[in-house]
Amino acid sequence: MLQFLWSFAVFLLFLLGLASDLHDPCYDGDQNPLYCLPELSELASGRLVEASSTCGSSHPPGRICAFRDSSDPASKVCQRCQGNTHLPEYLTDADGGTTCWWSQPATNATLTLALGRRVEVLYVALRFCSPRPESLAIYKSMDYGRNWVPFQFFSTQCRRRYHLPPTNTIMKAMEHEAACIEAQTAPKPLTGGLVAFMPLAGRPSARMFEYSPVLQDWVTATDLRVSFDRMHPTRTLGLRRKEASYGVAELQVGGRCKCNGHASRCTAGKDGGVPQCDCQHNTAGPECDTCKAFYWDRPWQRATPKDAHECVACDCHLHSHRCRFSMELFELSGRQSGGICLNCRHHTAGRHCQYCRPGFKRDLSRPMTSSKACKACQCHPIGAVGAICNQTTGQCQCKNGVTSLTCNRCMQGFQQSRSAHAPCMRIPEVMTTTALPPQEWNAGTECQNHCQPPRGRVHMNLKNYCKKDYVLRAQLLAMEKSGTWWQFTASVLTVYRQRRVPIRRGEQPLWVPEQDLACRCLHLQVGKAYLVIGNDEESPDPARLILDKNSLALPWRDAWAYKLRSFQQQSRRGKCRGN
Ligand SMILES: [Ca+2]
Repeated sequence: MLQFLWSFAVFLLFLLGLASDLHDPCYDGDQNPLYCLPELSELASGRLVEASSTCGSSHPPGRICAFRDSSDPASKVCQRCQGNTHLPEYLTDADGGTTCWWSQPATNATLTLALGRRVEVLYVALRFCSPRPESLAIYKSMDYGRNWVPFQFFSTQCRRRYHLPPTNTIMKAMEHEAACIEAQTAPKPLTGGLVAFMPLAGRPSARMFEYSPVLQDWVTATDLRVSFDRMHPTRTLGLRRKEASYGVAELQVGGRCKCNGHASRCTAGKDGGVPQCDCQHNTAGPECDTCKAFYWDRPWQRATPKDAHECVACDCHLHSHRCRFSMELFELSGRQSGGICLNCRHHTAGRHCQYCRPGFKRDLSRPMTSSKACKACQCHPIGAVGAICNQTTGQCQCKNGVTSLTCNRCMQGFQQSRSAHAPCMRIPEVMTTTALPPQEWNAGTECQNHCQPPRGRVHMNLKNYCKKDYVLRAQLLAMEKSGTWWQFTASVLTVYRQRRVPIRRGEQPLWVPEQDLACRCLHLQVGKAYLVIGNDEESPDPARLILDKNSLALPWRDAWAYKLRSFQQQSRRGKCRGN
């Protein structure tokens, strides 16, 4: 029987090995996921078994007796246990039946085998060198030896030894419980007898094992223990009590790594130790019992022959590498999709990073998966209400009288005003009769009273310094027309007086009304550095740097630096408060 089991396992190994050479059985030829199992293997081989007692390990050494003929008690051969000749290593060695572990005579014994990980046990088999025990129990642990539960009892007296009736049929309600059987307990054969246990044999749901969580749990173990609880009466065996002990030639455990139908291989880990599932179907974990990161569009499930239940990647349009699962969304979607993308990049937003963030519009010339799918709205700071535009059209929300996609022009019949709240005012009826194009500044007539009266020389003393909201040195790097405004790129070099909304140093846009420049209220040249002095209350948008006819921009002179530093220090000491 043992030979048969082992041959069968080898045959299976051969078949599976052949199959895995062609392709991974976890996928079909078209790469569709399939239910798959690691190869069935003999899990005890080469592993150390812990024996509670071993003949020869104590003094004086005991005496063991074995039978040469499996049916003839007269063939008894006895010997004193010599040193290390009956060690538990012989239970799982390569020599099979020729080497035996023997317990100390006249005592019961246990054998404990740690399997190193959670496995599904398909059989446990023992081949005896001594007569088989009258009562034997197999226990399993699912938590690495902390708790033990009965797996199977063998006894000629089930009720008396284990308080269980002998089991003939296992009912469905009992299939997760140990049974007691009278088979495999006869003392004969006197040597070479077999005790084998198949946890699924005779259990009603075994045919539907893949769909039975109860049986999947039932066959799961991390450790096994065999307890030799009672010998047959020594008289019937022709032995003296002090000569009777348990002898076992082989302990075999057939099974496979528990990988939940998501791996066809279970191989030694990196350190060569505990075997690890080679998880497929985008699963991960020691038992392929969770989904890989980013494969959380639906919940993890054990594979079945009907459905591999592979983990599915979240759909984030290539804008995120992270997602989480939401059962609520999964249910709402009709159990289709429950992934929520996290940290959408490239200015995208949404569950699937499928639309643009506020302030950005969709560039329809590019696919949603492009890193440039979303472009900034570029709404005009004065002409638009806020910085948010329509996702698809890119239309900014314009103030009254303002038009264009970015709100940088006055509508027909409107002209630019000095107000930031109403940057375009309706042209009075009488004016519309003139032939003047509404958006062209006529320096001759428009500028007459436009600039403030020239101030003559600027006397920069502490009193004047304190009156200003901000004083800074900036270099102009570039200029660009933006509707009725000029947008300069300015590099702020030093801030001598800081305003309420702080101005940072470095490159930033600086806005100047077109008319203020056209009327020469300000003389500005790209490439030059200026001393810029301004007041907040005159600025239409205090968050921006705006220069207009009320501001001062003087070509920079190095001689001012020392004086301005000195004002700055005095202001810090509170000298401005008195002014
Ligand atoms: Ca052996």
